[in-house]
Amino acid sequence: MTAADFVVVANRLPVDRVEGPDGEEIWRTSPGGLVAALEPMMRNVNGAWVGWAGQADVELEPFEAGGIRLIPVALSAEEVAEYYEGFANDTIWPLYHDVIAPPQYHREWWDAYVTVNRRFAEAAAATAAPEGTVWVHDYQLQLVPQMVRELRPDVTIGYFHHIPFPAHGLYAQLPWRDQVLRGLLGADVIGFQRAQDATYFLTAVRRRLRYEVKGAHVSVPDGDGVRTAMARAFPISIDTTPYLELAAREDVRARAAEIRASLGNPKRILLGVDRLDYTKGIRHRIKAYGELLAEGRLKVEDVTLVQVASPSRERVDAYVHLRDEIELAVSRINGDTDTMGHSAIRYLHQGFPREEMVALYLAADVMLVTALRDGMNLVAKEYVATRVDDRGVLVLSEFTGAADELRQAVRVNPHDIEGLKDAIMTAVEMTPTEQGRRMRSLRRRVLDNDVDAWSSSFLAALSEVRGR
Ligand code: GDG
Repeated sequence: MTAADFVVVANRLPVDRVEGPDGEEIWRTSPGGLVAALEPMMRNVNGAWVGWAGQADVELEPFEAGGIRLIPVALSAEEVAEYYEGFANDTIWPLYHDVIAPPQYHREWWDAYVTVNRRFAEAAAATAAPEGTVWVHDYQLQLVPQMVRELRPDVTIGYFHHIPFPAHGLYAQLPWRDQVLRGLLGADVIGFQRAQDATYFLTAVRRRLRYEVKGAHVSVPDGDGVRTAMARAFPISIDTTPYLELAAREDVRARAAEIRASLGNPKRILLGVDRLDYTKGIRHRIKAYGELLAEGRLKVEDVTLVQVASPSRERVDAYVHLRDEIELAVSRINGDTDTMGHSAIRYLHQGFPREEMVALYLAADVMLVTALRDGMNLVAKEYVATRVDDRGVLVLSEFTGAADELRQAVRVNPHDIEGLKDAIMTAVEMTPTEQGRRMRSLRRRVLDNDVDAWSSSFLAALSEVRGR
């Protein structure tokens, strides 16, 4: 097998196993933002992607899909339970999202995390060409940078963290806090979504490891010497092209009109699109909306909230409970307020094709992003990119990475239910002129800072640090 000059390492390979036209199983490239961001570069530079194919207990040889060379890492069912559902999604995820749900600390989960991270690192080290580049992604693989460095000191290593990094007072809970910091510091560049995340990380490095930190640079002991690692923000974005194309398509626009009509052409459609996750503030949003209806500030004949909650992590307990809570709240509000012809909330626990998502964005007068904590929140950027008509209002939580950039959104603290209710009313009542003024500014920001700009700036920083 030929070595690759550019190796992406992520928990998942960018493919799904689906049924082909003749009933046979085939691999289909999954439409995630990360693939879109990296695909052109991977093709040009002799790239490879190391990751898990999504099925437990399946050993696969390297293969190609959609023009990308894929290197599968196998996981046993027990490893999926302990490394992925356990340590990644029930320890790190809640801890790094400010303990919105209680993190579970189990030593056997940590052991599985170390074992699986080593397997990913070994696959990356075996794939990278001499002096090549390895770009590691996200919280499932925080130990991989240092493990790759030990195996392959010749390669340049980048790491990008897609979720928040917590303040030191919270981070300090992690029983393996020093090991994780050392794992991340194996990278030459450690990228975060917000400046705040990078600051928290650097504080943890100074306080826990006592390494010297100057601005964004950390002096990391390396053998007998010292090397420099850099940690700073590289806010991720979306590939705007498909959103602009879909938003301009006649059939998609007709579908948006059809959605409005099928909801009874209410005066205002409000929309939420989230993975069904406790970080997304879906309960807070529904509570605020329910109170506005109960108080008569909104009337069920005039408004509908469409809530897409795509299924997520259904084997983790916290997610099972969350789903029950949300579905109870939705059915109570609908039961109390619906008429024969109008429903307060149209709740969809389903995933949809991207065409349908864009039609929904175009149909929605108000987009509600009320996350309690969110690394970035790409839904906010997708909504803005799609509004080629300069209409619509984005209500955006201060606790998302997107809030640093999208200053012309209606900003909210989702914990403040009265404030959230007022923000929803501001959005519902906003004049078309004011909508246009804000949306033009939001769109400029997203269109000028798309995902290409993100990956280029990360890779430029990587060559700069390596060249020092
Ligand atoms: C993590 C961080 C950070 C959702 N439902 C459907 C669907 N989606 C798509 C959205 C969007 C993506 O999934 C979700 O991205 P978000 O950024 O909103 O949130 P996370 O999944 O939590 O992502 C986050 C991100 O990583 C990137 O770094 O921004 O903070 O938590 O693209 O459109 N897409 C389709 N059907 C659905 O039903 N097609």
